[in-house]
Amino acid sequence: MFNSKICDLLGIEYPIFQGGMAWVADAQLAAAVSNAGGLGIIAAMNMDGEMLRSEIRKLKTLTDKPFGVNVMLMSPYAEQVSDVVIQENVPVLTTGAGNPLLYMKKWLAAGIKVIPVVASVALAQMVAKRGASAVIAEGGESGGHIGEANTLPLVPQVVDGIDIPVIAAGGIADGRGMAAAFMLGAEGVQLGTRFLVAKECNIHDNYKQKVLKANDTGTMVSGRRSGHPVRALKSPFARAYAEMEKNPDVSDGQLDEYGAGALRRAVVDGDTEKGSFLCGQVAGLVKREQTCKEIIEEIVAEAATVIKNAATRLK
Ligand code: TUI
Repeated sequence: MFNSKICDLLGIEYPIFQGGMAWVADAQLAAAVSNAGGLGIIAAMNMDGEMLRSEIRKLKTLTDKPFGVNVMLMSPYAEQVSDVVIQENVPVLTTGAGNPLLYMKKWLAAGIKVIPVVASVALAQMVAKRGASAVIAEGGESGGHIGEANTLPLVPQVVDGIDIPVIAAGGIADGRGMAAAFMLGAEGVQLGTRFLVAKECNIHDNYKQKVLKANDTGTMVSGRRSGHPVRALKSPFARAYAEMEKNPDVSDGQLDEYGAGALRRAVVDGDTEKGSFLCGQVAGLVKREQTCKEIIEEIVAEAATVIKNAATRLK
């Protein structure tokens, strides 16, 4: 249906990745996305090597389609995870929140396709030179940890800066966003927030309801003081954290302590007071819980219509 180098490269039907969302993206979600023709991705972020191994094995019982694992480079388990993905024959890796060069040699030697998330042209060029198969250019509209640039300017600059395929991420939740990404020169898209409310997504129902209720101004960024800005839904926790950040009497240690475990409290406990509900700016576009298959088929059909109709802009 779409001409995309990323589909040819990975053997997937649609150029749609599911973001490797920490605490969220488990075997069940990733398998559902892969079975629907996209690229499902398990987030290794909160898992040690053995937890990840069992999650990968579980995924393999649920799908025989290509899938990926996201290695969050700031994770205390990144080193062990970097070996488990080789031992378990993971076909595709994405990386986030850092520079993956430390591990790239051994991953490439194992025949793994490496697709780092980048937030700048400089990192895109560095990983392209070292053998990345593609990059995911992620703008600051995304949920979770973000860089400085936003998607609309970032994607075409990354496209111009490298000669491997670029996947656009951040601010994309529907077929219009996917079509726009193609117009910027992307070969595919990665979506997180839309998959948060997938039926196969195992997060607490309080989290899903907060995403479904959020509007266009429903998110905020905190964490700039620590150098790790994070976008999340406005909530008592997010507002309190932002206030503490502004207060010079609050130490970095106190901030860390206050933030520790907040994502788990949102995802697992549904704690609306003390949880951190990571979410992109597109929350206002996400209106209902659907299966991954419904989500992907709806986005693909809408993108195709938008692209076909785009020619009517020309007189
Ligand atoms: O990694 C993400 N999103 C995430 S990770 C996460 S867990 C976390 N929680 C609290 C604080 C920090 C992490 C939640 N959401 N997306 C990919 C991403 N990578 N976004 C931005 C970047 C990035 C930023 C700077 C990648 C590389 C980079 O520069 C590295 C370098 O050394 O040049």
